[in-house]
Amino acid sequence: MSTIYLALGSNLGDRLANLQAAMAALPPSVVIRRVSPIYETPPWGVTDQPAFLNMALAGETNLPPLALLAHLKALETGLGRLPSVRYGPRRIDMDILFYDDLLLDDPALTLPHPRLHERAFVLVPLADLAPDFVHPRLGKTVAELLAECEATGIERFDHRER
Ligand code: PH2
Ligand code: MG
Ligand code: MG
Repeated sequence: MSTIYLALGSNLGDRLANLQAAMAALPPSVVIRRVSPIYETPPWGVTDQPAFLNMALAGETNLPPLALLAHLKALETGLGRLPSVRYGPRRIDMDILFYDDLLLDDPALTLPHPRLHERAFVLVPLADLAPDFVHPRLGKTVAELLAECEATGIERFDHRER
């Protein structure tokens, strides 16, 4: 089994239900071990779009990286994700952050996720799960990467707001 960290995000429709449906759809090929709190985060990249809900999870899988990617893409489509612009709005997004200590440079998949260290909406929930995990390319812990990142506007999402 390999240990994986995933980032989940949603900013269209019932965002909380979308995250919950995504988590429910991951097993059995991905076993969820731990989940972060959910945060409401300002949109990054394309700023003129609704706020996201973001979270991270730790899991285990026997799927190799590209098969895991295909699994996640199929689940996103099954959950109603439609094609959008880069960094644009989406019902659900599931990205692979880390796959063990693997470094992968495949045209379809770069591991670790190539932009995770720039994204507080990824690092804040990831630091809840794995602050001491060392980024195998950058040689810094998740907590160190978060400290170097601008994280204003990210707030714990109160489930009662639903
Ligand atoms: N995902 C993006 C682009 N921008 N911004 C936030 N806050 N959260 C996201 O998950 C997100 C984003 C493309 O995947
Ligand atoms: Mg993404
Ligand atoms: Mg994605």
